[in-house]
Amino acid sequence: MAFPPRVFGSIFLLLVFLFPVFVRADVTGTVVLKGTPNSHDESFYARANGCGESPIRHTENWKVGQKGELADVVVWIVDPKFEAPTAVNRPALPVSEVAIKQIGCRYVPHVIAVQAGIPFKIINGDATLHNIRAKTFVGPNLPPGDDVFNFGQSYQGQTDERQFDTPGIYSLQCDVHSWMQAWVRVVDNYCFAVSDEKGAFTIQQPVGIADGDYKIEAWHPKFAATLEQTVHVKNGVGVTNFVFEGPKSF
Ligand SMILES: [Cu+2]
Repeated sequence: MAFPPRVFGSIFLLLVFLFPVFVRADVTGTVVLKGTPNSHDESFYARANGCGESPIRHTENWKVGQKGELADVVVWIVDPKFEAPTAVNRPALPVSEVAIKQIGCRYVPHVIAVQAGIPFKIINGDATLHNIRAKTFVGPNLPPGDDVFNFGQSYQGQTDERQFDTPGIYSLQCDVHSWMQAWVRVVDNYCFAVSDEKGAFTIQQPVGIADGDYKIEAWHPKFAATLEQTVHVKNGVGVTNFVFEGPKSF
């Protein structure tokens, strides 16, 4: 049985309506560590109420997989150019909210990236008092920079929002629990990602990025130098991999 063309047209329009065209265009890659870094993580004893049952704490400087997969690396595109939003490249993915949580008297995640001027959440997941002191990071083996903010969170579930207006590197620390430290890399755009435990990163682009070659940078808190290379982006897709080499760390 043959359908008249008009019916075909209606079915086509219905399908387009039901299954809108989502363009999922990401810049992806992996980060690995080669060689042996200068420092290593340590475990130590620090009993504190409200910090979980175990009094054994760990520094969290390195998350390295068996093949050198390096987590906690912030990767971002420098000066991205965007096509004018169209029906096709209109935001297809919600921009994920950035949050940092205090759990068991550690910051989770240990490293975040945020856009300058955009608020992110700071959550107390513990039934104990923390304060969050944010300082600028001037460089390794140098005294910390100025305080940007410092406030207390006294109860479990307390949630506050803060923002950094200037791109750069900031550390968060708690004066109640001296081992608590986290890193915030502030970028002047939203084309950034943080590598996971497999060393993988995905820069999600809610709006289409224009074709071209872009400078892309990678930063790990234990390396003074930022890695810089070029990624070729075509139809919103690009792949690039980074290698951090020890012992040029601290
Ligand atoms: Cu604390």
